[in-house]
Amino acid sequence: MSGNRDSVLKIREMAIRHNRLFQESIPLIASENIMSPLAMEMLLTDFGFRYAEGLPHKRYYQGNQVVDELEDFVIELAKKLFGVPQADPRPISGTVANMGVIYGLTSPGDLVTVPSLSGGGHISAAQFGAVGFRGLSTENYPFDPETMSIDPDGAARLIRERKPKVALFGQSVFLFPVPLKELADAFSEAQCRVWYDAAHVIGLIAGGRFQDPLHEGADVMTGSTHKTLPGPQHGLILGNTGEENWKSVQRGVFPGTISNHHLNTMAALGVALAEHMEFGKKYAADIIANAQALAQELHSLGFKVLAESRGFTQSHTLVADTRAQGGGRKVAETLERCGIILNKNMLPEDDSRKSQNPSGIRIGTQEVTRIGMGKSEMKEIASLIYRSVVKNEDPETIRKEAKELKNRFTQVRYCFGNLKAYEYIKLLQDREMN
Ligand code: DSN
Repeated sequence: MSGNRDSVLKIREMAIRHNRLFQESIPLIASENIMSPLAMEMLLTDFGFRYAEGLPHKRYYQGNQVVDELEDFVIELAKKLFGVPQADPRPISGTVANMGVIYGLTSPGDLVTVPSLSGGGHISAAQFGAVGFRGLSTENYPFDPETMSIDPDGAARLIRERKPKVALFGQSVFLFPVPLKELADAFSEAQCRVWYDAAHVIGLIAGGRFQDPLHEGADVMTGSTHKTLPGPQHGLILGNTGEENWKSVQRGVFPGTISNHHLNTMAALGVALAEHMEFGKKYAADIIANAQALAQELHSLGFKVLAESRGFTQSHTLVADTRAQGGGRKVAETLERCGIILNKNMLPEDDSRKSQNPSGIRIGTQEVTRIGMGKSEMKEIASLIYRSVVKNEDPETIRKEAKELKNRFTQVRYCFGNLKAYEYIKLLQDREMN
């Protein structure tokens, strides 16, 4: 018995240690964020223990009165925030949202045109990911490393020639908008459905600071909801398409790819959507300004930040070629020892054999912006990175400075409520376990 009790204590201790790790580090992973206190509360509610298969008012379980009301409400919030007629907040993650669309809009053997992995594409659009699981064939758009975007002429040619069932856009290294308007004629000639995976940039889109895919020709847009939209780990599908397509997508979600959806994270998503309606415009603008400032600082310090000719980035993300500093893996691991957390990343010229030791790093500014950092802090972060990986200063010294910098920014911003970032750790620390 006591061994099991010790296991529980051990897990609590790991949670406290993990919280402290992030409390004391500079978080720069482009796909993460922290939630607002009011959204976080929803994770602890009874919503998290219930089933509600199907659509509101057409369920298979009793006890769903309030769940139906909640889901209707979250759907309306999503439709309003994105100015679109269709929303489905049931997917439990971004990849599950993608699987719902794949299941709804394609049949095995169909062709889907997709961004390449080396061009920043997501694994769910790869043969070894969700599209392969559906038995689809894929072809990649040509990618231009100079502009860090798909080549619009090459993509138009591909779509015209191969006439895919669905043309998918959107990446995990997403620096610039996709040329959807330029591709409109090709889409209409091929009569394909257009699907935009906005996981990384969905908060920027909602804040009016990136392109607006569903008003530029996309039929459906998917996303995870915990990156630039700072909500729970969850998924969302939005649509501006015919009733038939939309019904297929909804069937793709349930019963296609999920049984129950997660009601507590859906409630947290609702809070995040409402908060983004209030604060999202400013938040999105501040995220991008910080990304551009950090890119410029790193460039000034001699780092090879990609897409210089286009101003480095128009999103939350920047990418640097770190071969001169020993490569992406070495740089990311060194920075981790210094209290700066980001990820190694493949660059367009890397082949897949280099995925564990790629040439670059990826940086996102959405989380540091969320806690109130601005341009002068981007300068401080760039200097810490430079001193760590170019000057090879003692990691302990840098780690101490990174912690001091982080300690000056303790408030979660761009949300209602008033709680310090990481304060929820006290719930664990303060509770005695009998
Ligand atoms: N793998 C995530 C990212 O870091 O971009 C997206 O799912």
